Amino acid sequence: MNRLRLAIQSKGRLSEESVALLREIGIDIDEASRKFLSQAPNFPLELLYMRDDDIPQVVSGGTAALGIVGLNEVEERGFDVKVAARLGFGRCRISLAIPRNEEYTGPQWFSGRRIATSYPNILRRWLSDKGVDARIEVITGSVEVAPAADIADAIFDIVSSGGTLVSNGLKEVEQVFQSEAVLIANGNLDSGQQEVLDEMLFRIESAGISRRKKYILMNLPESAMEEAKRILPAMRSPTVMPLAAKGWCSMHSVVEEPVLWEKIHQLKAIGAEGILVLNIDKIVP
Ligand code: PRT
Ligand code: ZN
Repeated sequence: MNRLRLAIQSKGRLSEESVALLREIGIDIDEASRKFLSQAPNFPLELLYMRDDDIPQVVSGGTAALGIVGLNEVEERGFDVKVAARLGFGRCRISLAIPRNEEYTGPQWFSGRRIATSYPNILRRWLSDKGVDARIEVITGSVEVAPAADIADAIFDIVSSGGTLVSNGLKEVEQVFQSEAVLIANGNLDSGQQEVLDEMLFRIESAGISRRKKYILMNLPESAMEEAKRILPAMRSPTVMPLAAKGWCSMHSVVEEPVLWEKIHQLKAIGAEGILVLNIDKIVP
């Protein structure tokens, strides 16, 4: 297989989780030798560490075949790249926020006002979509202090917990763009490169599926088995094994994390005992 170059953020909010994801899908990364370029010893991948701002451009130009970056950067920079997978970490949104004591009257509030941001392109599209004529002040870094410093009347910036807005006396009034880390790819991979990407995507999908699921096992009166199968539909069907105690069996299945507690209560209600819930390392459908 061809060796592919993957650009990831060298220092910042996405770097730890980018490396953790690669490890989770079985690609070894030697952190000690984290430098500009490093080779994965057990997978045809070469890591290129850089600032996140530059990743869409190097992937679009082909210097790196792949990259891991926030969808916000992809959208803002506008370089031609393919989003190959959403990765589920680095979740945030880009929102409009105004001083807390202002009354928000809808998008027209921004008419004739100044908005500070590092994301002028995404903001310009939203304003034109809403038919609002506002002035965009492009600043990089510490956008949240712009209203207090009278550089702007409002800001358009990344929000995750909302804590930064609150501590700067601002309130979020429009959530414009939802973002998370994504795996991006150059649009012209050759078939050997595509094969490596496909193998990564296959592994990412298996890891993602397993993260959302738990392995559950319990003892069950045989009389409750049919009902239990209705509560826990497994990938094919649950595994059922007889127990030494007469009239009892052991049932194993896989359950989606968001409904785990609801299922546990239903199972207890039909007589399940000794319920164990385990993490799953990988699921290959
Ligand atoms: O040095 P380099 O250029 O590589 O890094 P950077 O400083 O440009 O980016 P970095 O590491 O801060 O963020 C990288 C990516 O993480 C972003 O492009 C987003 O996709 C994603 N991300 C997720 C975030 C946040 N959450 C986030 N909360 N990026 C920035 N923030 C900042 C935000 O700018 C604001 O200042 O955190 C503050 C708001 O956080 P809350 O929790 O107070 O709302
Ligand atoms: Zn950056």
